[in-house]
Amino acid sequence: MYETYKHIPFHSANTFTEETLIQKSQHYFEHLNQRRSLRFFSEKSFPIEVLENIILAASTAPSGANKQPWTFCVVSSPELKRQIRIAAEEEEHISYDSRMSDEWKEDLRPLATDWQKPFLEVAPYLIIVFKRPYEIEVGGKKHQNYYVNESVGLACGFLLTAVHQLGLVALTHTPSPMDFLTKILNRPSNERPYLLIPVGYPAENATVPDIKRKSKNEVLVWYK
Ligand code: IYR
Repeated sequence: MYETYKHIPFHSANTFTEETLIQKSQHYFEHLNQRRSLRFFSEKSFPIEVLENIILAASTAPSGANKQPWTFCVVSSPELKRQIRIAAEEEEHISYDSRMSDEWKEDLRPLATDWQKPFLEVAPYLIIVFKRPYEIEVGGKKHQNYYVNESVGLACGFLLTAVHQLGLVALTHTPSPMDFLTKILNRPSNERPYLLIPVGYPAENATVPDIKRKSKNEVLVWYK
């Protein structure tokens, strides 16, 4: 038999006038527009409760059939961070030397990234996000999850806005290939590494590239 969820009243948070809505949306955009991907972190740490709340916030993201197909691993151990840095740099060194196309390297040139990833040891916490393409039922049968990439991408977006809201900084790092994370963190066979996100405070002398965001006309098409 198919059971359906009981429905409960939904309480909207929105009691704003139209004028306030316009003002608040403008302020929200301006706030999010301050977010930047940081590669220069301070060693300064912050309480683990903060990180737990950031991950709970990320885990409120919508997901296919509400399967919440994600696991967030948090690394603060200096020994594990070192192992992750060494393995990531090994892969990245090969990628920059021979796996990435000339066009790709040309596109990255203005960002001046290279295979060296010191931030993996400096940032107080590394969040390694795993996607779960399927669950393993008792007895070993595989049970599919749905829209896994979309769901986990949304959760990572929520995570990044939570980090920014707190005045902390993060980087969406994609060492490639990422299977070394499965091994180092001893993850089960139904998890695949999705994104590595160092989180912390910016270094005192941190800089960011002077990039521009696309304008409204470039990203928005109206059909009125
Ligand atoms: N994963 C590499 C390369 C890299 C790729 C893209 I696309 C970027 O926006 C930035 C870097 C690295 O982390 O250096």
